[in-house]
Amino acid sequence: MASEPKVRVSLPEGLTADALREMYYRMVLTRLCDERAFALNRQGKIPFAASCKGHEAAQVGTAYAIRRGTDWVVPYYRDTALALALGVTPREQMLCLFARKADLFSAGRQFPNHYSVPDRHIATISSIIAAHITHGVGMALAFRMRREPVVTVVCFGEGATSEGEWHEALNFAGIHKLPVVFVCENNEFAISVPQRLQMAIPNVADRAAGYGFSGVICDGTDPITTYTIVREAVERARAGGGPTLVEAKCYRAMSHTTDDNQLTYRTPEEIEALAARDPIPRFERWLRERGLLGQDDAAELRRKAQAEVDEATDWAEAQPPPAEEDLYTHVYASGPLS
Ligand SMILES: Cc1ncc(C[n+]2csc(CCOP(=O)(O)OP(=O)(O)O)c2C)c(N)n1
Repeated sequence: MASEPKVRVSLPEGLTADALREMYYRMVLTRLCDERAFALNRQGKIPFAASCKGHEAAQVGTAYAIRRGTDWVVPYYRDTALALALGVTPREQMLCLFARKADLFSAGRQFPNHYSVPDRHIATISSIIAAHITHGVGMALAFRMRREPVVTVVCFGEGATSEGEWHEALNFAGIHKLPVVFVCENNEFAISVPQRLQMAIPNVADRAAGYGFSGVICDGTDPITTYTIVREAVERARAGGGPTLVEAKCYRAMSHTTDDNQLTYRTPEEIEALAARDPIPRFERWLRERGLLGQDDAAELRRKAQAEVDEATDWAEAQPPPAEEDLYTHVYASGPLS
């Protein structure tokens, strides 16, 4: 840090000044990883990427709301900031983007961002939308049966809430008052389908009432609001109060993935206007106003994050691809025909 800022305010419960700066750093690091991923795809170096630009605050707020090393998260493919905030490194992220042999999540088998990091309590997911919601609820049931004070946080987009599996999972969790928190990152689109063509209600949170627990709406472009609301829900679940559905309202700045072109269903003006909701400058202002970030700190943190992403990219690109004999690694437990 170039200058030691003077803290002038009381901090949100459970967060130190260092943790708040670390949250900011993770948001910037994710943004730079995302930008690099899209550039690598356009250079023909990686096959596919999904960006979480516009979701960083919702995801980092959620990551800091859980008890690390105790609680589990079941993320979805857009949760890069969540994963990086929970300890996935830029090197690990780049290994999966380049589909290298050393890719921690699937040895280069899966789509990128299909995390699997048991030592950081991040469960793997399938590409089938909403399939992981039932898995997360099953995990919560297991923790309950083992009498372990563990909460499971399951994340998804608003489009996932149209799937039957989503409703089955929430219904079961409500009946059994399971220790699970559902975080809907509502970015207003499911690929090209806007929310108004996906459901006849304005708020996903309203669906929770049908399952007998609360739904809470929060500003998902504000990491502190998201943190506060998810933390409250997590601790209520741990204390036996059952599930909560948190709807973090955010936005998707980029196309659905590198395979999509949002200009076929959004105007350039609509896309440009999203910049006003960018969570990063907003959180930077919040930290500055409270004396938590000094004059030159933001630029210095950005330089540090850029160096980390550059190093991770070069390193991962130089790693070997999966070998032929690895064809079935992580596919079958003991060979396809045994
Ligand atoms: C069961 C199923 N149907 C369709 C798809 C194709 N698909 C992939 S992502 C996606 C949109 C999901 O939107 P949402 O849940 O809102 O998440 P977002 O991508 O907007 O973050 C769809 C329809 C799929 N993977 N699985």
